[in-house]
Amino acid sequence: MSLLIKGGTVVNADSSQRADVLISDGVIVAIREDLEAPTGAEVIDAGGQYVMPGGIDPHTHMQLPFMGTVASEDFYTGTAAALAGGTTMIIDFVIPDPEQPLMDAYNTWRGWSEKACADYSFHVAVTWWDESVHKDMGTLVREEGVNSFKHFMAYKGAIMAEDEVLYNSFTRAVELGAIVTAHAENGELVFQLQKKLMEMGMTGPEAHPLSRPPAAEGEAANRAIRLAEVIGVPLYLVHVSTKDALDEIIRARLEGQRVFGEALAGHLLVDDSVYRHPDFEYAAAHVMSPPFREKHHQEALWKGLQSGSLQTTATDHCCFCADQKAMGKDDFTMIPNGTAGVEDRMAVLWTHGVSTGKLTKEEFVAVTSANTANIFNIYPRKGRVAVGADADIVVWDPEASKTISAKTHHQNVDFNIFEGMEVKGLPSHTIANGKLRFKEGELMTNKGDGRYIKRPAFQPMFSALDLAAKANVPTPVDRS
Ligand code: URQ
Ligand code: ZN
Ligand code: ZN
Repeated sequence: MSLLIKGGTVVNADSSQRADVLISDGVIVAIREDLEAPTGAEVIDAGGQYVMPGGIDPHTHMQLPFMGTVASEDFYTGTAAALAGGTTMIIDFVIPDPEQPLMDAYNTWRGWSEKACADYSFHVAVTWWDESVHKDMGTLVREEGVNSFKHFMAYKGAIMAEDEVLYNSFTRAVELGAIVTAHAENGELVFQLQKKLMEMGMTGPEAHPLSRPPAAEGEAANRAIRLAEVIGVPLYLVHVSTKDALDEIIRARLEGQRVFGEALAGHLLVDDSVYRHPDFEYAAAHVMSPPFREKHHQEALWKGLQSGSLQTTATDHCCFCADQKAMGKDDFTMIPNGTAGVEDRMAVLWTHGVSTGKLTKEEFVAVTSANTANIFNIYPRKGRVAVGADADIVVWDPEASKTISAKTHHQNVDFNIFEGMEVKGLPSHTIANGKLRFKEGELMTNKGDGRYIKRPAFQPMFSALDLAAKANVPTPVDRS
């Protein structure tokens, strides 16, 4: 089965060129001008369009059991919506309950994800510790191709990892050649502020951001960074939402520490005024953690992407419908945390990033695909239009436009945080594993077409860490 993409401009994170792209059996086999279509090949006219690596969303939670309910998007509908937006791979999360064996949780999530229609992988959360966790982390890295472990520093009483768990897990991860990721909010501080606000009678969604001030994120980001520094493990901070956390990342990176940061499309474009909306349903639909912030934090995050201090963009796609959000009608701490975005990330980033001159089209590829592939060690199989790479490609029409709405999106949720936003720049075709899956507004997906993608340990940066560790070993001073 061959597919030829003709007349487009290939855009990678480091360069662009006018070239045709020939695909055969799921792999890119030729990239050059004036390629001829083999007999029987399907031909896509990409004239005036960009041919880019399919987006990789490093942060989704399809059908996540959370806060007494289950996210409304499952692995099939969620990966279909991703394809409709030009994203061809997701990295989701296995989140064991405390005391639940990691391998049990991993096998449960692998079962759920079999229906995916685009490629997927998993970060595995370490939510507790004993010798079995130490052992299961080894199995996950060596046999299952997991090379990243997640830590929730928030959600006290549920999945929050205290410092002892962080220390043990970070130490085990670096031994295995895996990187650690963290949801950085001080869970104790959030818990106490939630209690105080409820006691003061502030029970509505307007209290949500008040219970999670920027300082709660800045402190936890610094704590995770400092632990990672001493233990010597590369650290990836998910959904960086504040200048407070970004400043900690910049300080560490200037010292040469391997720290990476992720920005959510939502945090780049939605501000905290949404929580003061008089309608409960509207305000509650925006409850996610960390919360949407004041505008100056958004400006800092954009500068973080432009300067390379933040490397990736994601969505934290974790959907709850109005009836689920209503669980917190009288107590904002009971509103299931999460919002959607997997379908809209690339269009909103193009419209507000590339079209405004904040990002070049090459930087767009870097922050929507290539950098994630690099950090999680699947580059250039993923994240690059290159001969030999997986044929995960989005044909991007910079002139196409639409108005985002829950009425028309493919996401299985009744709200869209970008409702009413005009976007210009959309996928005309999305190709996943060499097959055309989205064409001019139509999805052509099948349950099970997605593949589980193993991610090798010991990403190249680990060799630098070894050398650095050797160089820093304190040598006994000869005082004879
Ligand atoms: O914290 C997360 O990343 C998960 C539980 C999704 N919910 C959210 O509010 N971000
Ligand atoms: Zn989180
Ligand atoms: Zn998340």
